[in-house]
Parts: sequence; C-alpha cells; structure tokens
Amino acid sequence: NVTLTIDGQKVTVPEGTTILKAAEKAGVKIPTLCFLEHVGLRHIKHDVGACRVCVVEVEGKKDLVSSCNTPVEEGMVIRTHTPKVIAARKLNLEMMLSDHHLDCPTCPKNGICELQAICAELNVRQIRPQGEKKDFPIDDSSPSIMRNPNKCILCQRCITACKVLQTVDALELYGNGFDAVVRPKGGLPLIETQCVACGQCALVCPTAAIVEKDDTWKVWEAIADPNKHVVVQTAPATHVTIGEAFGLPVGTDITGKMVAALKRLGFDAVFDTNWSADLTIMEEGYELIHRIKNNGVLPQFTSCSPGWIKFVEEFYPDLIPHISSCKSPQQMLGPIAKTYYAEKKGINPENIFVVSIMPCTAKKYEAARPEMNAASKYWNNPNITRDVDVVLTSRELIRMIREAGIDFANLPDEKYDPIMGEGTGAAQIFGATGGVMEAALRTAYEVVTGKTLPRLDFEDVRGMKDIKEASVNMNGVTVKVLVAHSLGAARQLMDKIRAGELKDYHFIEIMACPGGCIGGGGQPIPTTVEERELRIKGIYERDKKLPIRKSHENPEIQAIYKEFLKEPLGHKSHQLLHTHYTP
Ligand code: HC0
Repeated sequence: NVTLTIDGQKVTVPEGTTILKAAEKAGVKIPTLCFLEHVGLRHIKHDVGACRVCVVEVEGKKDLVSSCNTPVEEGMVIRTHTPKVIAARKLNLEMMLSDHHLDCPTCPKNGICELQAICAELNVRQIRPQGEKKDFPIDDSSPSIMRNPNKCILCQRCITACKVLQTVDALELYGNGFDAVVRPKGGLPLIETQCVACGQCALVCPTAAIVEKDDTWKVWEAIADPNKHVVVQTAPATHVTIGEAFGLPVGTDITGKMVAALKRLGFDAVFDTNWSADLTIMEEGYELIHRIKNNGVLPQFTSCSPGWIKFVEEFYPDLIPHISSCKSPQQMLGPIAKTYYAEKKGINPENIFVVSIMPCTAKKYEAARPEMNAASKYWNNPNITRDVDVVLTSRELIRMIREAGIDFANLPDEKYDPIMGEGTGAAQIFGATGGVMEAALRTAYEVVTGKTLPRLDFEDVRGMKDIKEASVNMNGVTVKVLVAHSLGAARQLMDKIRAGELKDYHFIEIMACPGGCIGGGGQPIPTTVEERELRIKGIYERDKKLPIRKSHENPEIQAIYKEFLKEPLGHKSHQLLHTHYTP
C-alpha cells in the first residue's frame, strides 16, 4: 500500500493506483474530460492524458501532472485546486475552444456535450488564445454515422472504442499541432474503411465529432403525407431505455408510454420488433435443428446484430457459412408489413412506409443493404420501397418526442396494434447479451423434446462476462452454446473457430455491442457500464412479468404460420425472412 496526502487529507491506496482514483477515495473530485474509466466493458480503460483537464500539483515537482494516468508514490503531497492548477485547466480548455466551431445552439450534442459541461463546471469565461478555426470536411459517407472533425478535441476515446473494445481499428490520430485530427484510417471516407457502423465511437465521443445520422425529418414528412400508411416498430432494448432521457430511472420499463408517444407522433400503426424477434426464434431454432440433423455447418452463428454481420464479412469471410440465414427481427417485420399485414388490412403495399426505432446505428446500414427489399421482389413491383424505409436510433426518437412537446413521463400506458404487436418475454430478452440464446433454448428444448421446460431462466448465458457458455440436454443430445458481446470478445471466438477449435459447439450468439443492444451505439448518452447493467436488469424484470415467455406460444406468431407462412423454413419464409451473405 501507498500513503499520500491529497488536499491535506491522508489516504492509503494499493500500489499502482492513479492519483485520480486515490483522490476519489479521499472524497476529492478532480475534473476529467478525455478520461474514461471503462469503455464498454469493465476491463477497458481510456487514460491517454490528452486533455490535461485533470492536472494537479505534486509537491517538489515543477510541472503539473495529469492525475488520470500518474500512479501514486509514497509520501506524495498533492494539491488539486491551487491557482496554478485552476489557471492551467482553464487555459487547456480555452486552447481547445480556440479552434473549435462554437455553434453550440445548433450542434447535435447541444445539452449533452461534455466539453460544454466541463467549461460550465470550471467557470471558463473567456477564450484568450484566438486561433484559426478548423476547416475539415464533414464526412457523411456512412448511412449510420456522421463525422465532423471540426468538433474533435483529440481525446481519442473513439480510437479506444474502435481498436481495443471492438478490434475493428478503423480510426487513427493523424498529423500534429493545429492540423492534428482523428480520422478514418488512411484518410478515407468512413464508408470505405472496415467500420462496422456499431456506433460505440459515438457513445464515447464527448462532443459532436461523431454522432448518429439524423433521419428524423424523413419521418416527419412521411407522417404528414396523407397517402402513406406509416407503421413503426420498436426494438426490444428500447423498451427499457427511452425513459432515461425524460428523467425516469435507468432501466424503467416504458413500453406503454413509448407506444402512447408513437401514437401521439402520428404513426398509423405501432408494432413491436419483439413480435418479429419471436418469429426469428421460430425460424432460427428450426434452422439450428435442421443443421444438427443434417450435418450442416456448425456452430451456427446468430445473425441479428448488423455490426456483427459486417464484422464477419470484413474480417472472417471464410466463416460466413456459419451465419444463420435468418434476417434480423427488424428486417423480418419490414417485408411482413408490406405483404401479410398489407393483405390483411387491404392496404396497397406501395403506400406502406416502415420506420424502426432501434438502439443501434448499424441498423440504418442494415436497412440500406441492397438485398433488403424482399417485399418489392415478392410482389414483383418496383414501386414498393425498401423493406424498412427509415431507421431512427433511440436518441432520434427522444428528440422527436421533445420536438412534439410530449410529456413522456406522464403519458398513460397504451397497447401495441394487433397483427404484429404481441411479444413474449423470450423476445424481450433479445435486448440483453445472452437473450437471443436463452430465447432460442426455451423454444428449441420444447420443440425437440416435446416436454415443458421445468425452468425458463438460463442463468449461465446472462450477465456482463465477455464470453459465456451453457449446455442443455435435448433428447440425449447435449447442445452446447456460447455467447459473446463486443466484437473484441467475438474475435477471440472467431480465431478459435478458424483454428479448428470449438467444433463441438452448436450455436453461438454474438452481439456487437457491450451488454447487447441495451448498450447499442444509438442509445441515450451516457451509456456506461452502470447504465448497461441497470438496463439489463430492467429487461429481465420485464421478461418475468410478461404472461407469455416462450416465442412458440405467441398467438400472433401462431396466427401468421397458420394464415400465411404455413411452416418455419417454408417457401414464403425463404422469400421474405431469410437471406445469404457472399464472401
Ligand atoms: Fe437488437 Fe434485435 S435484439 S439486434 O440487440 O435479433 O438493435 O433491441 O432490435 O433486429 O429483436 C438491436 C435490440 C433489435 C433485431 C431484435 C435482434
């Protein structure tokens, strides 16, 4: 242990502790800007000491030191708010502001900008170094993410998220001094790099240098168009996250309020991606059983997380045959709205406009993939638009609710519309890491054995551990499964499979984002480890309280098979619900 003095208080901490953490223990708050204790997962830290907002004075040292990455020493005497320290912090912030575009009122991060907040906290009242403003071009090449390098403060959190957490490594720090910038590797537009559109960079960016693409205007226009029948679907993870932005505790189940808000915004029908998550379980479960019985390629990988799909395409194209042919629930609901629903309601599918509310930036990219136009092909009608017309992230929906002046927290609970509105507990848990696997096991077990599961909760696949595993005996066959979240964890499994290991596993669930979709790149900011854990708790609580908790027992899923699809993996399923990827 090491004992030191911080602002006159003695504190003893383990060797290797940073000054910042020691101060925290002494009850002293040192301000930070670029520092992040955890990027996505508890074991990934970001402490490059770039912003120098956390500087402190160490007795006997001439220069100030950054507290986030300087370890304590025995007998150190530290002062955290001397005039020298206060002046240095202000000057460091002023330097950052001197070349920053100060268009705060119209900035997409207005109100949730960490640079704005720290300037308020540290009482910055002037910008003495008057510099030239940065003049980098804005990069809007990606359907998911907007880069405005003029807002970059070089904290490099995005680089850690991309390189260490996701192992995608699409970003780099380039140049020096005034010309320094974080940019896509090689200076390419983002769309031309290996970026998988997961948006974890946008979650950690303190300013608006990286944000989601804003598609809200397209939705306002569609709603106002009297010729359009605008339907909306809500992803599992949004059920427990939208409320945060309106002052409700993190993880609160706001399902009923979200439906009420969407109806007030003017959507013609409000559906639940939980419904199509149940549909996915039917198709994916039967696909797994088919692969096991027919010596198909195993282990089968889940296919619902589009960042993960892009990751396989970019880095492991040889493993593409392992990916389930099922489209994601988002991409199942789209074509079903423009076929089954259109027929049932007697609406011309050309006039149906499908909007998704997703926790995910990559879902925008997924909806834009060229093959995602099954309804148009089904009807052989080029006037039918894409299966999913617009994807909004949770943050964009929050903005629309605010724009419309809806008092979200005080809304009554309202119900989804019939036909595609019923979702089970199994579908609800899709939003948390391990949830797709658990939902699949609940159904596969009962389909294969013909017996009722004695206990629905598969605890082994739950929680924030990077890689989880479980095995379940089904009629004498031990089905072995693995679950990983974050692409760094996925990479560990993929390397093993490529090396010929993990051959005795049957099914692997991968979610690109830490914690699963509750930690998606489009979720409310902040999304830290703490928010992720509370949202996961909210997901499982909602599962517990739902009357139906197994996908195959969803009456609206039973109805679509009876009336339209006929059977899982049948002809119509192949036309509308399955896809394939080419290496
Ligand atoms: Fe997810 Fe999904 S669960 S990827 O994590 O499968 O985004 O929430 O909507 O599509 O359902 C995200 C969340 C979805 C899909 C579902 C899957």
